[in-house]
Formats: sequence, structure tokens, C-alpha cells
Amino acid sequence: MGAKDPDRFDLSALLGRLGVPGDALAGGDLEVHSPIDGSTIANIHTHSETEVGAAIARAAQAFADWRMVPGPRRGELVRLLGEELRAAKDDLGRLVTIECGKIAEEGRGEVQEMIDICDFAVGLSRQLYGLTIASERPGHRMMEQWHPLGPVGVITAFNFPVAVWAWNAAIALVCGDSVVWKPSEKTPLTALACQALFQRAVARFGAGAPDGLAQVIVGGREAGEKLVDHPAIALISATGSTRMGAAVGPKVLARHGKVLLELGGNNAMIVAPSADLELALRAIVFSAVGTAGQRCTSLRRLIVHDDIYDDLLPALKSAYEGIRIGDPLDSGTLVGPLIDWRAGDEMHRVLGVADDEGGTVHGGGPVTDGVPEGGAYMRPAIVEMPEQTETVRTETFAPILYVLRYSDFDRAVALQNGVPQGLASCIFTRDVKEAERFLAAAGSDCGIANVNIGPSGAEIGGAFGGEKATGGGRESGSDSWKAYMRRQTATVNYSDDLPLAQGITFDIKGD
Ligand code: UN1
Repeated sequence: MGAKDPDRFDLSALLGRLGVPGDALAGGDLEVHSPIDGSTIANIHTHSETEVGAAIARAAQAFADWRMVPGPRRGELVRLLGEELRAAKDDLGRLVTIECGKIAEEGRGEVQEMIDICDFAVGLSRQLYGLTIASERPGHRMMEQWHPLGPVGVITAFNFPVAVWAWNAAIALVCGDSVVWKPSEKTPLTALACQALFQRAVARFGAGAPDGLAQVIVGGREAGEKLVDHPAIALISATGSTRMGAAVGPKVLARHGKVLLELGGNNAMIVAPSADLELALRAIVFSAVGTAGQRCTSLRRLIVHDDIYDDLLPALKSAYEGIRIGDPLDSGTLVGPLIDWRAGDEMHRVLGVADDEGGTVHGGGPVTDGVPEGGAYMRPAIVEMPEQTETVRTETFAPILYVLRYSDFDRAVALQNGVPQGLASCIFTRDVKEAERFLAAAGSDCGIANVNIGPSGAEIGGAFGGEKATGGGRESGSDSWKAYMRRQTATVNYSDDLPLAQGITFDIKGD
């Protein structure tokens, strides 16, 4: 596979425009592959344990300076980063496609998500509001204020190789924190490109952005562990599998660090009898096969009412047959490759298990015609299941959509909630009562619940994350910034007395 023309993606020119020096691509110990054809596109240097330790020390030093820079001034650096991203949108989007295999439109969309979070963070840099709280004591003022937290360790997955860093970094930087980023071993080039764009923003910012404010460490599990275990890292924000989260969470908590976990999803859509089936169909296809089913928000379970099952299923199957699978760089392709053949083989294995459990599998095999040789191109699968089996309850990072039937609304909600994960959920209905019940306390138990919108493709303005095995963390919009700061309750006594709370008398003179 490595014998293919190494420059057919014009990678060195592309990386050059993004500011990554050509010598970063060769001579290193980490082979980077393009999922498009499985070929080796770079051999980059991984950081040793000592180098990771040095990066953390630099981040701690940078934090000590950066926390003293006023919030709006910190926002200016993020504004400049947003400008760099705007200028580099097409190039960085293309690199995302080459390195993680998502289609060109989605590669650019991911960069747009980065630009959006920068804009959000710039506004936020003037709105890191605290509270004034009524004190029970006369002549006292009580308040809550927010201070920078410390160096933040960001661990990201291959499927959103750049946007998830931006959600964390843009917010952490305006909050006064430094950032050390460990990207997926499968997507280090996009991380180097982000780092180069960040350095351009720093150069334009002028004095005041300390060395080591945002850094990338390239490496495997050990590099991540060093970050997770290091007492100087105040917050670990980790995106990945539920298994990874179960390992990382307790380790960070054991050293009394903070965690923000963004783990697996097993997202469902309920299609009610009153649904606009045309809209539902479009939403199903985008969220189930988009990004080749490799979003944590991908639609994995479809819960369809008996009355419309025989209308929806044939339409869905025929929509799947028309989906263009191919080179993600070609416009018109809707489904690109899976990240690698390991993922392709796993999809194949899981479909076999679903079949054994009584499922009827439509599609799902490898695609060999009209796709670049060497990539893991798989036909998205629809699997009609008799019940919500263990396989359905497990997240497989591939385009597999399980279909279940229901006749009673409460049963549909029970199915939707009846999995370990709790990320994204949705209902298609025109019945206001059903929509409201879905959003009520006894409705969806997920961090994201939508009506007449699919589960994926969230806007950055909302808090992103989920409950249960999804990890409970929230990042991106709303008040997620609070995870990146430390809260301080401060009470000031401006009276001539020392009244105690709860009316306690404690007279040291004894009279
Ligand atoms: C992820 O898959 O890790 O809502 C994040 C979405 C995207 C983010 C997905 N904005 O699908």
C-alpha cells in the first residue's frame, strides 16, 4: 500500500500552505495512513515521555502568565485564530478528508464548526459572569466569581480530528487556561496544521501570549496516560469510547483532577404515526450514513410505529440503494471509507451477530466497484431487529442502523432509553403532546433531545454531551465554559461587627 504515489494528494503543498514544515512529515516513527486508499502519507515523530513532561511543564508556566491577561484580551487571540481558520477553511477541510476520510463537504463543515466556536468564545471572553448572592448577615456582600482553572489536557478521537480540539481550546483559552492536546494517533497531521494556524494567530497577537500556551503532543496510549496522570493538568477533557472513559475518569479523580468525558452514543429516532415521512427520511439518511456512521451522534436505532412501518422501510431501503459511496474527495460522494479495515471487519462481524440474533440485514458488505483500492468502503446497513438485543445496545462505530417497531408511545420511549448510553435522541412527530412528552422529565434521558431533527449535526451554541455511559460532560456552548474555570465564593464584611452565619454566638470574652 505504501508503494502508491506519495504525493497524489499533493500533501506537502497542502501542509505547506497550512504552515506545517515539510520535514515534519518524514523520518518519524508513527506511520500515518489515509483511509481513502490505506496508503502511508507521512511518518511523523512521536513525543517521548520526557518531551511530554516538558510540554506539561511549559503549559503550567504559560498558565501562570495567561491567567493574568484580561479576558477580552484573551478573546482577541481566539478572534485571530478564527480569522486564520476562515482563511484556511478549504485547505484544512481537505486535510481532514485526506486524514480521516470524511467527505469534502463534511471536512469543510468541521472547520466551520471551529470558526463558529471561536466566534462564540470571543463573545464569551466578555461574559465570564459571576453572581451576587444575598448574604444573611448585615454589612456583608457575598459573590461568586470565576477564575482560570489551569492547564487543560485535551484528548480527541479520529472522527472529529479538529473541531473537538477547537471546542475545548477556544473556550479554555478565553477562560485563561493553557492547553495540551493529544490527538488520535490516526489523525496527527490535522493537529499539526491546527497548531501551525494557532502559531500564526499568536504571531499576529503580539506580546502577551506565552510560549507553550497551546501545544500538541503526538503519541499513543502512554502519551495520553502521562497527561491523565500528571498533577499539573487541572482538567482532562477526553473524547472517545466508553471503555476509554471508564479508564481515564477514575485515574483523574483519584488525583483530584477534573474530568469532562464525551464518550459513546447509541442514538435513536422515534418515528411516530403523524411524522412528516419525507423529512424523517432525509434526517435518517444524513444521520445514519453521514460520516460513514462514525459520529458519536450517528443515528444507530430507528424506532418506527407499526402504522407507518410499511411505508417508511421500503422508502428507506431504496434511499440507501441510491447512496453514492466512493472517494470522499469527489463531489457527489455521500459515504466515504471507514477509518481502516479493522473498523470494516468489525462492522462485518457485528452484522453476523445481529443476523444470529434474528435480525434481517439489508446491505452492509464491502464495496469494491468505483472506489479507490485499499480503503475500507462498506455499504451502509439497515437491520430489522425483532427486539433490542445486546448487539443493538452496543455502539459499533460504523453505518449500521437497527430498526425496531413499536405500537405504544411509552414503549417507544422505554426502548429509546433502554441502552447504556445517553447522548442524542429525537422524535419525528406532528403531535405536540408526543413531542412535549418526549422532552419532559419522563421522556428522553439523553443530553440532546430533538423534535423533527435528526440526532447528529448539533450547533455549537448548545451544551454538547450526554448522560449515563456517555460520561456526563458538556462542552462547546451554553455555560459549558464553567468546566474550564474554578468557582470561588467570596464574602466581604464591610461592617464593624463579626456576625456569624446561622446566628451562632461565639463570645470569646465569655460575657
Ligand atoms: C463527535 O462525533 O464526536 O453533533 C462529535 C454532531 C457534531 C459533533 C459530533 N457537531 O454530530
